[in-house]
Amino acid sequence: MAKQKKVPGVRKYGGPAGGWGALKATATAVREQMDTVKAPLTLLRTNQPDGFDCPGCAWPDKEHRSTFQFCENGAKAVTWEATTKRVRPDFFTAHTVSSLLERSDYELEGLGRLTHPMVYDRDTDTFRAVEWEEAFSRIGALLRQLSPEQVEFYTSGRASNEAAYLYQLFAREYGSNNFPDCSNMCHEPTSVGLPRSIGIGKGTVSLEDFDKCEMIIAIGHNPGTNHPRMMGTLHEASRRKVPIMVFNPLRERALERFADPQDMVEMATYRSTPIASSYFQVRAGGDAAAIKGIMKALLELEARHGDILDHAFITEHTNGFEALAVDLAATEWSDIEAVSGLGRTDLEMVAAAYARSNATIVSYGMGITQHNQGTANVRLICDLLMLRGNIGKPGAGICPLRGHSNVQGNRTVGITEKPTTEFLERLEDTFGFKPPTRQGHDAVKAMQAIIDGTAKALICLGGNFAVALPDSEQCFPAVGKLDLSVHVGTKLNRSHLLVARETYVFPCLGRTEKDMQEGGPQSVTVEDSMSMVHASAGKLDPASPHLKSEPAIVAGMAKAALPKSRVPWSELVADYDRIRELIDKTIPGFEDFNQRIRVPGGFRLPLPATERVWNTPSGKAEFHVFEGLHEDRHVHGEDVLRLITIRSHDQYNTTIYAMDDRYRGVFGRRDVLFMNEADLAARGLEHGDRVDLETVMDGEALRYDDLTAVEYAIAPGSVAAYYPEANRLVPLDHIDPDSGTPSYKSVPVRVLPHR
Ligand SMILES: Nc1nc2c(c(=O)[nH]1)N[C@H]1C(S)=C(S)[C@@H](COP(=O)(O)OP(=O)(O)OC[C@H]3O[C@@H](n4cnc5c(=O)[nH]c(N)nc54)[C@H](O)[C@@H]3O)O[C@H]1N2
Ligand SMILES: Nc1nc2c(c(=O)[nH]1)N[C@H]1C(S)=C(S)[C@@H](COP(=O)(O)OP(=O)(O)OC[C@H]3O[C@@H](n4cnc5c(=O)[nH]c(N)nc54)[C@H](O)[C@@H]3O)O[C@H]1N2
Ligand SMILES: [Mo]
Repeated sequence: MAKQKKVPGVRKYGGPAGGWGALKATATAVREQMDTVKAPLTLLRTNQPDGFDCPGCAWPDKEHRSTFQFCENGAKAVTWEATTKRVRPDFFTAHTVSSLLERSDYELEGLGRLTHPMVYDRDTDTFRAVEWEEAFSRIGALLRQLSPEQVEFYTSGRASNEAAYLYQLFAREYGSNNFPDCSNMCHEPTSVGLPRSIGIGKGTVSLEDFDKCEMIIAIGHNPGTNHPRMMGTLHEASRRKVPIMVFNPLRERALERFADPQDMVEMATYRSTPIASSYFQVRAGGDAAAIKGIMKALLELEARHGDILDHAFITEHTNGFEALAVDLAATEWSDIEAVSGLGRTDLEMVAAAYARSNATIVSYGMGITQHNQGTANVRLICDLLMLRGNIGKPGAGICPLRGHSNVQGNRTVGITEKPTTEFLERLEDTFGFKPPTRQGHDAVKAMQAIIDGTAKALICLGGNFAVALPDSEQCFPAVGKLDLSVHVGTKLNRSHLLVARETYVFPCLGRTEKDMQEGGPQSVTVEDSMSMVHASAGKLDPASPHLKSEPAIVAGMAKAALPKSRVPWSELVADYDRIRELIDKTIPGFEDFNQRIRVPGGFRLPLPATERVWNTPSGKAEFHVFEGLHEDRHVHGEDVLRLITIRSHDQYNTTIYAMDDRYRGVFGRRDVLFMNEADLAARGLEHGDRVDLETVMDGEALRYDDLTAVEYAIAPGSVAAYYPEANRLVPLDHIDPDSGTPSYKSVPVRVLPHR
């Protein structure tokens, strides 16, 4: 490669991920956000048996006892919430909403914790403080005027099980199944695909399985940034000489080399450990082709040598193998190579290693799910695992890396737009009201209803709904046409400012804070990525005396909206044990909830697939045939590239902690487009040139102008830009038809020189 020209804020990152750089970044996060005297104690209480659950990610801990102080991004999540910065009513009086909308997402959240319940005042274009009871009663009155289908109940996955359970109870007694949630933008293909294949919508592995596995295939996730505690697990596996095969269009530093800050020798000697034994830069959206290639090679090995497949497992436990074999035989290697961007010999090498391993785990994230064929991708991973009996065997299984720290728990306790009949019946038996049976809206459908004017009110239990969704240009003005929006949050964000006719912003307690109710201090529960449920109790004094807990806010709205409610809202809020008793009664797997949650480390929810019990209609695990290789009907023209939208190292979804992306070598800016050398050259572009992007799909004229092209080790044909800025390029209806999840990682785009 010729010597690159200098581009401001862009320089190569040479070292391993983790190491001293991670410690330094942790120290900076503490210094900028927290009271340095209280900080060490707060951080030490994260993920301890009597402390609070880290709001960072959903990766589990061994006995829930991590030496947390060295998880850089966990520390950022905690310090961001436990910040000493505040945004008070006098600030809102001094700044109009229009002027606040001019600020970046980074600046808005950076203002600090919300301290008072606020209501929007149209005459002055400002928010002003309001009394809780006054706000609740107004919201209740408005909700009583609307019909339940006109209201959307959004959940972001930080809410506790207790808050989420009350929330779904409120919406269902009110009469709605409209539960758009962050899961719809995230792991919905997992929730839809896994039940069809293996009878349950959750991962099957535990941490012990990682200790026993003989191979790991890691597809489409970036743990160095998003699941930092997984790095310890991968580091251990690598040192055990377990082959770790990575499929990712981008070279992600933490998947290449990692220095574990918990490893004293590594730290003292400035050494690091390679993570991936092989790194395959699959094209964006090329995973289905790659997985089919590995399976095809496996069947070819079977034909030559026999004894490669787990025939006993396939015969006893599965359906559909023959159809899969026929489809794989009919799939041409040349097509597999073209679509995946990987060579046949590479995929044969993976198949050979997979054939040698007695226990394999496949882990995956948004690189698999956020595609217009996300559900098919998930099911192909099951196919691959099932061919060698890798489900329900020690050291083996499927490992979806969940997003928000309790997104899986929210689902378990009833946040879903398509509830089962059994669940609704249990609600009716327990509470005596008739819950609605009609399927509700997911996230995209909710926004479509807001755009077409059929939805009139939006209630958000956390999150940044409009910013997280695609097509900002269409979504932002649409929420402004609502009659009512209510946001429960910890910090100010853009969705709060896209005001409706009436808008309320309610500040709530965060996970790090003490939750004192009539019955004394309360703890809540969460479920991690591996189906472990455990308690979480905040320790810090609340950011303001006016904050309420999420359960209290939900109950406040419910009481006001449902004067004849059958649910004893106030009693439930006084003592969360009573909420857990109701969960115990209505949700399978939570028997003796209150007793079991008091055992340190909590308990694991039932996972029948791990015992080879398949809750599918046929009673067997189902192979899935994904015909073809790519759902590409929207893409036209040879110059079309596939855009991936990704997270930087210094962000948590729409929350931008700082402007750097250390491991990718970007500092102080986010307006960059990562491009392959060949794709730059083909357009007559150079590293550092300014470019415009346009989406290339029928009827869409979405644009994002003036990004700086950065030459990067990314698969040819794929480009990457940061989320949420690039959401303006994602068409709202560009979704996986099975799950409704937006194709955030496969947007057909054209890159043009900046006009
Ligand atoms: N610090 C921090 N932690 C987080 C979050 C955060 O924003 N910050 N977000 C949380 C949430 S809600 C979630 S869902 C998770 C997200 O965690 P991840 O799943 O890691 O999410 P992303 O960073 O969006 O992208 C994952 C990776 O997929 C790769 N990729 C993109 N397209 C493809 C493809 O077509 N094929 C393959 N094989 N790979 C592809 C990208 O290069 C990237 O490395 O993390 C959670 N944890
Ligand atoms: N282009 C593109 N778009 C994406 C993605 C992508 O990869 N690319 N990823 C998608 C994914 S995986 C997800 S999960 C969604 C995320 O979508 P959301 O979950 O809606 O977004 P967040 O940015 O996590 O929400 C941040 C806000 O949550 C509030 N908050 C923080 N902590 C708490 C709390 O304890 N309680 C309450 N009530 N509020 C709190 C704060 O006010 C903060 O401003 O975005 C999706 N959008
Ligand atoms: Mo997510």
